[in-house]
Amino acid sequence: MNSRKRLTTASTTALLAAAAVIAVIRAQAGAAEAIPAVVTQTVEGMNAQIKLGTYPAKILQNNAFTVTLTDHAGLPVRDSKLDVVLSMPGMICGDAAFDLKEVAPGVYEGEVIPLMAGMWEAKVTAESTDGSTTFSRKVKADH
Ligand SMILES: [Cu+2]
Repeated sequence: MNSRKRLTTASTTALLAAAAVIAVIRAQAGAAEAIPAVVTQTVEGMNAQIKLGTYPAKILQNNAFTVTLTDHAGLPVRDSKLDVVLSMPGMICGDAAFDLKEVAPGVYEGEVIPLMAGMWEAKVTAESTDGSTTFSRKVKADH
């Protein structure tokens, strides 16, 4: 009776330990999947803050998409031509391309309409007289 009780306690402890390990693995997987609404990236000295107004973005709806460009000194990058292409890697669901308009010095705005739920890849190309720079971020879309 006594040894049986000890055995039960031991297996309960093992179960709890296993559950704790699974909880940690789940938390890590969740963190890897969680792409924030705002992503900041620096490419060739140019800094882009890429922000979704609604996040996760809503499918078949207009979602505000804002890019703030600054140079290596932190000053706004003005008069750039910004194009965005949204695609879903590994799928043939079609690309969505759109332009952004400069609404304030270095702040470019547009709207994106994801066609289906899932993880999209947004490529932002900034063109100026100096050449072009491409940034990219993941965009999660939901119903
Ligand atoms: Cu797709």
